Amino acid sequence: MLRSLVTSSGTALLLTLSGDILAQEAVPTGPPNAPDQTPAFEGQTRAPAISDAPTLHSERVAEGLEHPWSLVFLDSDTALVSERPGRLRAVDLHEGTLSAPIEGLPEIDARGQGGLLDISLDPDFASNRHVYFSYAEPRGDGTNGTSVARGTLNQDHTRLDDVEVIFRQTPAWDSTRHFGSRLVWDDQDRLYVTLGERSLPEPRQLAQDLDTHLGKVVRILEDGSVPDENPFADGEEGLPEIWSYGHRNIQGAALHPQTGKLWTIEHGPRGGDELNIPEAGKNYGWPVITYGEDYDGSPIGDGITAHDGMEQPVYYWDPVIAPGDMAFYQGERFPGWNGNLVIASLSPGGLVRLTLDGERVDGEQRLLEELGRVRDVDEGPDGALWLLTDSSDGALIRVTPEDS
Ligand SMILES: [Ca+2]
Repeated sequence: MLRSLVTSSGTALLLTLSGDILAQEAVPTGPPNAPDQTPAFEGQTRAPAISDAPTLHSERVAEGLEHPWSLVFLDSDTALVSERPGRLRAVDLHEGTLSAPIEGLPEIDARGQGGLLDISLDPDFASNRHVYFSYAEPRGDGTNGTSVARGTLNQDHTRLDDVEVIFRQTPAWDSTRHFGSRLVWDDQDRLYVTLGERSLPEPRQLAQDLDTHLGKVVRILEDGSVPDENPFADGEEGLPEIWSYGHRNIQGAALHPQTGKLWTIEHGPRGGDELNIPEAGKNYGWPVITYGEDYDGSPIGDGITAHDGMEQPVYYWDPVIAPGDMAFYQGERFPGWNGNLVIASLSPGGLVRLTLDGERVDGEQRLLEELGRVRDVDEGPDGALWLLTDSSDGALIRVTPEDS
């Protein structure tokens, strides 16, 4: 005989009459969009709810940011923040003041989901002052594409000099959607760039086409050249920059702090957001296989979720969380969080926290949903979590445990 118990955190537990916990239920998220689909393995979705319930304190450090997209810490005093309309600013982390827009950015196509997107510091930033950024680059005739450029930040961070484009996604397309694009360095100074498939029915199919950069993760060196070890480096089977393919729109990525593997989080269709660990040369399925359905309620392709030669996500969400970015928490400030994956959610908003058992998800929690759309999350030098909210009056928010 069973009875259920709802704890103060809203977590539902199934208990026997003697009080033994039999099973822990998933985070309550509402019914799935595609109820007839089944996961490929146990625990691939709706992991048990994490039962501890931290009380978090959030402080609005800076405001007045227009659709901020990315945050990087120069040191414990200053961060750079990108704003999607095409501005890069330095933020004083103590005073919350914003600098004037940093000069030297190229022309940016800031329509729809496009604009100035991710920022990343060179692994040798301390000596070379190189800053990398991804953006929607106008390519003529109303087309655009995701590009990555590099510039040198001057000492008072007012200007980027010697800006040059090191990578251009091809082909360009007349679309204002699905640009990707996170920038992540691996532990040998190779740069992963995540690239969207431009959303429209025709380019969507090109996520499976190895002669394009649409719906791909690519891996390049600091000058845009191709590492010899890339899976298609010789160019015979596909473009040499390609690392993995069959992706929809990856806006979140991080390097696992112990294994050094790239992890990505991908906007899927309605009911199909995915967490993946993309491996060299592998096919992640879009748009041939996916969980969920199209936003008009129709199936994607044949409506199948598995196929030979195509990889399953480590975890998926139905309904979706609309992931902005993610970070592996490595600090001690949040007790019990070291090694957890913390995800920015655009919808329903706030943070999604995952606990991991190796490369499987074994717990999920939703936090700070009241903050609304969160685009970016990073661990700061202080061990706090720093978030950017996505709105016309976006904020930089510092999150700490209430009692720390
Ligand atoms: Ca997939």
